[in-house]
Amino acid sequence: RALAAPPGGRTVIVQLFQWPWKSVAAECETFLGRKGYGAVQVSPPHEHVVLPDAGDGGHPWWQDYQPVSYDLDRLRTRRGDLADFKDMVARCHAGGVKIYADAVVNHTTGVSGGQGSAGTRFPDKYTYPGTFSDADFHTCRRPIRDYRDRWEVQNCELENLADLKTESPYVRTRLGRYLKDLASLGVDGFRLDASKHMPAADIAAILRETRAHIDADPSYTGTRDPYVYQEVLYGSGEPVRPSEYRGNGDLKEVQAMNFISRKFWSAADPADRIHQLHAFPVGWGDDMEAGDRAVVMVDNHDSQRDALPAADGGQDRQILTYKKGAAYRLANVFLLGWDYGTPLVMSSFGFTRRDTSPPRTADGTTTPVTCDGANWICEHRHSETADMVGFRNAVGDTPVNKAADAPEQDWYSDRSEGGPGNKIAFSRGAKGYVVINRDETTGWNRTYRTRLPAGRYCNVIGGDHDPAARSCKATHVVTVAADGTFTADVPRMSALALHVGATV
Ligand code: LM2
Ligand code: CA
Repeated sequence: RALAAPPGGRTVIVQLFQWPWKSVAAECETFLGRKGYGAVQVSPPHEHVVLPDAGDGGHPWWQDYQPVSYDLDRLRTRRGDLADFKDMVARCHAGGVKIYADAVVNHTTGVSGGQGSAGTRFPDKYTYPGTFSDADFHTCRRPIRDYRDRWEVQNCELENLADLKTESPYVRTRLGRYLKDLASLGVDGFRLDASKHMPAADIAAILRETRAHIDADPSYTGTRDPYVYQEVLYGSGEPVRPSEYRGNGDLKEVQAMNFISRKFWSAADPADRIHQLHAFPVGWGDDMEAGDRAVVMVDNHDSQRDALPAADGGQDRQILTYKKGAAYRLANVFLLGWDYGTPLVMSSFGFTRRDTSPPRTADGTTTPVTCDGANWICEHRHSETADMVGFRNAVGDTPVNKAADAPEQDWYSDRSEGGPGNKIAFSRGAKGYVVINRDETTGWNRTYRTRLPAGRYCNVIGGDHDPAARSCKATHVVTVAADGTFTADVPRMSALALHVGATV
């Protein structure tokens, strides 16, 4: 592993998609630090193209995935400038929250010239004065058509975006300098966008250049070990495999994302019910990443758009999003309560079509976030997510017993009662206990058997648990007896979670 490092004791990342830097800073101070979030994945900090007329009403979110320059001294984006960015990093760090940057280094723009968000003018998509010129781009100057052709996937153009010649020494060192400059600002890690479209060896070389720039700078005070997670979308039968990239760092595990959504999607289909998740991910998928290198999510900014109907620019994909209400919230309880991977929680702006821009002013500047549940959804504040962050931090790496004959204290489902399999309960050893009732009609009223020490616990989901005051809503206090049992009625489409860090 070149530069990858695990994210530390606070294990949850939240993607504050398209949030202005000032809003991220405020969220770190008022919410994320207190709830125990480990890191924020921020939208790309580079000069991006500005497309007032593209998409659905102009300034689509995706203009930000088209870099024009990597010069951080003059950083200006629709989310703020260099001063805002520095201030954000400092304020998040003060609250114990790291910053991971979405780093777009496979390509530049897909437009025939224009102006970037920091004012850089470029005459065509292969010429960026001061940064890249024609010779720095691959010569297969057409979109990728055949994903079964490795060469094409890595040398032609993703969505028509000018493809950087990542095997060239100059391109590698320029991109390495960009990553080093981000780390100099205090950035703790990188989501490497479009990793599949760069050979693993090219990414390794860029990360080596990053390290060389770091080592050559005596005044450098940033991390020497930025956390790296790569976006290598698994495609069945495709030659470029996520496993090739393991040496560079961690991987977003998109097969896990698909499975979780599918199992939580409906209560009706016997082929897909949540009791099937017992051994997850053992025996699932095609060469899935091990938990210690997988970044897992319920949805992300791409898949949540793919879930839209075709008429709105989507693909009708079976991916749960905030639009699915309780089923989505329960899937997040599973994501955070289960013992697999590093969770990446999605936090969205409201959208109805694929191209909908984030809330903005007329000139395309993103407006400050208010968590109103409409313009900005703030899923990361839902109790099913926010309070499960503390659960995950408290249980650490204590596993779930995945044996087929696991005793009721470790794993239980309504299948044992002749039910359809929409209700599950599981232990994280003696550290935590989770009940998920995804049944749409009936509550789950029973005596649960856990491995928890006796005591008074807060059901942190909806319990308004305050660790400092050791307080909890009276209705959410649960008493675990000396034999590890407690009795509770978990209503339909809801969850319960107890952990040793939330006793009252
Ligand atoms: C990613 N991960 O690997 C991002 O998560 C994904 O959101 C990015 O695509 C993609 N890689 C490239 O960074 C988005 C968006 C595309 C959009 C691109 C570039 O999903 O639709 O492409 O950003 O802005 C757009 C147009 C497309 C056009 C292209 C170039 O939608 O029709 O291609 O710009 O002009 C003709
Ligand atoms: Ca490429």
